Amino acid sequence: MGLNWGFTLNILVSLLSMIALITGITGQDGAWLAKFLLDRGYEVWGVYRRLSTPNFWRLQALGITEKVKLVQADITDLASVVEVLRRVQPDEVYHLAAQSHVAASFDMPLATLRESGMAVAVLLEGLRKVKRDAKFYFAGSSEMFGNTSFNSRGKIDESCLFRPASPYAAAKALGCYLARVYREAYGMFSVCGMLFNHESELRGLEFVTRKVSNAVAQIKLGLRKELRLGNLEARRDWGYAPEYVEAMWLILQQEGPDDYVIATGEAHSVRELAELAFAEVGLDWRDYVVVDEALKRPRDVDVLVGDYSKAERELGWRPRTSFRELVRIMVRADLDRWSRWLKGEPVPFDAPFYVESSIVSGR
Ligand code: NAP
Ligand code: F7E
Repeated sequence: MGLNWGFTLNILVSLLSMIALITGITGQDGAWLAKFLLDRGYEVWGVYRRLSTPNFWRLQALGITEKVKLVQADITDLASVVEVLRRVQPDEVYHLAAQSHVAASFDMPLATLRESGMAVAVLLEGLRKVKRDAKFYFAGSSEMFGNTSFNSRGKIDESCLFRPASPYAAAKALGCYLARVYREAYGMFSVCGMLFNHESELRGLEFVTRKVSNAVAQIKLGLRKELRLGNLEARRDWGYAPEYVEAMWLILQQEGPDDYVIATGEAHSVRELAELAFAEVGLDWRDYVVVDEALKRPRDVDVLVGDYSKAERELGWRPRTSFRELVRIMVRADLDRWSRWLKGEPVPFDAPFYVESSIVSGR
């Protein structure tokens, strides 16, 4: 019987390719990371949860829906997570799924602690039992540092203390500690990425950058009249998400497990964000932005700015997109989507189905 070379080649390729499992593949980072890993020849599996309305618009926007393998699980449900790990047998696990909205964590503290904190133990225990040699990345956050004391360069690095200022931050700190515990207790390759804010055209609409870029596009096209915001003075270190998922991968390619701060090293205020975004379409932000006290959090972190020296030294990673470029990318993407949508073209995006914050309560 002759050898089927095509078939043999397929088997060889699948034997050689690394298998990655991404929880939160339907979110901003999950989608960008899936694309990044597919481009490097990975076999990419993604965990999604059952929703009453499917949420695959980001994978569709990146044109990768047919290239990833999707498996259903809830990260708080050990049985479903173990089942997925048994089936996928991943080499690398990127645990990105979480209740990721800081303001919402004040409304739903217990659910946030369960999904953003305790669920890390679900993943780690599952891995310890099913695939202990897999590398594990946990999506920690700059929020864990809260109003911490800065280093001598006036920034936050890996040595700064955690001082969480929200249920979300407390949950992420728990997850980060758990990642370290499993590394030290069981010798697992388990790491905590301390990523500062990163945004993109795939960002969720409830986060301030996308809330602004979407509103600017709608106002420019005459689809709305104002934009309501909360704390304009908060300063954040905003980078471009596709570059941050690259850092996640680099962290798992190191010889040993370690934790890294990933940031741009620059902080800008929400006020500056609004000013730049409106200027991008030739408008003055002061004519449209209304400060709404209801959108202010019970407690907010004044300024978060990261020192990425260790990542630059050890991973060779550095940010490439400036704040101004980031704002431009996001505003142009929303302007383009709404313009196409008005012409009746099919566009994979979330905004037409969104309910404005003036209609729903919450921050
Ligand atoms: P995101 O867009 O909000 O995505 C969160 C993902 O988690 C979604 O895919 C969501 O699924 C999934 N998820 C939530 N609860 C789940 C559950 N119980 N079971 C299964 N899946 C669940 O967040 P992101 O911006 O991509 O961020 C990725 C991770 O990095 C998060 O852990 C976030 O907290 C952390 N982080 C983000 C930033 C940032 O600036 N973006 C900075 C630091 C850390 P649905 O689509 O079904 O809702
Ligand atoms: O708020 C202020 C708000 O919701 C940024 C998540 O990815 O990054 C993100 O959390 C700032 C805050 O992001 C509005 O008070 C003013 O000071 O865009 P945000 P976040 O809270 O920084 C961290 C690193 C994560 O880990 C999280 O997962 O903007 N702000 N007015 C507003 N924020 C929102 N959302 N809406 C407003 O109207």
